[in-house]
Amino acid sequence: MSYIEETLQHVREQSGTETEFLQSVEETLRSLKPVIDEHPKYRRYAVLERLTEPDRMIMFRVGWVDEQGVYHVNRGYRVQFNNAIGPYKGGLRFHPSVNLGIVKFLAFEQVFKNALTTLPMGGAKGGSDFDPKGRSDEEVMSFCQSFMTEFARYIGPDMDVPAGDIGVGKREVGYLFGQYKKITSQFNGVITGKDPNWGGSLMRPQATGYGTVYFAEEMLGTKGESLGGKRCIVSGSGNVAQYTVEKLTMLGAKVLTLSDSGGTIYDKDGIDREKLAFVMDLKNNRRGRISEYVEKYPSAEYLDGANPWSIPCECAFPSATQNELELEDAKALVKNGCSLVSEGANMPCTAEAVGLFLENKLMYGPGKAANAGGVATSGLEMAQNAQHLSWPREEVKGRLRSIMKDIHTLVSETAAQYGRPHDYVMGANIAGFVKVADAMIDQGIV
Ligand code: NDP
Ligand code: 2IT
Repeated sequence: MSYIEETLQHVREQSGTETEFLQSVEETLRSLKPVIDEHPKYRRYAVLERLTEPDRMIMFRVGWVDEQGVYHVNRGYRVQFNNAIGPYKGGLRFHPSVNLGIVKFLAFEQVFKNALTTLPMGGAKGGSDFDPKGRSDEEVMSFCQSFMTEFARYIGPDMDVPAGDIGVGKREVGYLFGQYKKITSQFNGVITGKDPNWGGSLMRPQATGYGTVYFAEEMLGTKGESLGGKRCIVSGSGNVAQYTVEKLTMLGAKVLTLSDSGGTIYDKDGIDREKLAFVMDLKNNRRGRISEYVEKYPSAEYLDGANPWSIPCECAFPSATQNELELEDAKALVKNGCSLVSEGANMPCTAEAVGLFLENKLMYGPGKAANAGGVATSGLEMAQNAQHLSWPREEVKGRLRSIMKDIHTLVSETAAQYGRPHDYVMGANIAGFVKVADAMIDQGIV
């Protein structure tokens, strides 16, 4: 049996019920075949075994009381996966679906993604099965304070630096940081995604969405094309989706859809700046549902319970959650002439869907590369915090743009080097792997 298959069998035996983690490890390891075959040192130093076993997994109880006086217990998680190239770094997700397998998959992806950013960051992820939906600001604050009371001992600006993800935005980051400061008396760069008024980086809110669009521009550039005039479909309506729409619109593309877990809105006239401002207020301030869009703009349609993938387009930007785009959805995209998929979310496309995209030679940007602009800008926030400085918007924006270009160059050149120039899955995984694996070998078995 090959080294990769042996490792996969071991991971299946150890973690067989963690389906998303297994999915991510299988997709990643299988694409490493050429580099593993070429370099026996990775087997000699047991790199795959070490790379698939987190450094540590922390689970803790989070108790809090709601406004009716009802007591609640949730579970908190942090998987510190690998710190070979820098301090642990990765977001926190608050969503009822969160479990150990999901946090492990996200942390595993983060190791490779962070390695592609060119910045010194290891990989981690955390969160809770707490559901912020329908909770008041005060309830969310109580939960965040209780979460941080335990979590503070595991993090630090040179140890582990969390940030946002699904269900954790500016509000939650504020409450988490406030409690960290209360407990430790330290004002430092322990968490990113802070408000620029108190240590956050300009452009961090925009960074993931903008970065995903920049990655798409780079892919199109290889064919002499641009986003101008292209019909685009976007899923989700949170942080990543909103700034994906903003940048697409700025570049002259026409965005036809947004969605949430209830359904999809289809606006054949395009979601322009004014309509996007409505969505941002609806989602970020009023915490409403995307279905309310059609009450405001009746010429748009609401597709109850549906995802956007059946709407004809040239470019698709899955920006909601894992496995939101399955084989049947991929078939619909291909049939309708879609030629580009750039992933804002983490692992939004199933392995079968990705297989179909590659078979049909679509330009496909895997999340590890395409959505790395968010964590890269978190890395820039860490740098600013360490310097006790704030960089001007143009400086951060310029760095984000060039980081996305560099990631694209690295991924496409690595794919070409291994004989599959259009296979950015292989390019991203091998490029991220080599950087982390070689650092692990240099530092010995620890
Ligand atoms: P938000 O919480 O801001 O928004 C999440 C969006 O996705 C909401 O519209 C939500 O709808 C929808 N969604 C969540 N879960 C599901 C589900 N199970 N089924 C259907 N829709 C769902 O999160 P972000 O925009 O920050 O994150 C979106 C994706 O991008 C995630 O995969 C995240 O890991 C990834 N990502 C985020 C980065 C960041 O900087 N924020 C960086 C890189 C990747 P509803 O309101 O109905 O739940
Ligand atoms: O998936 C991700 O890259 C994020 N949620 C952002 C992580 C970060 O540390 O900014």
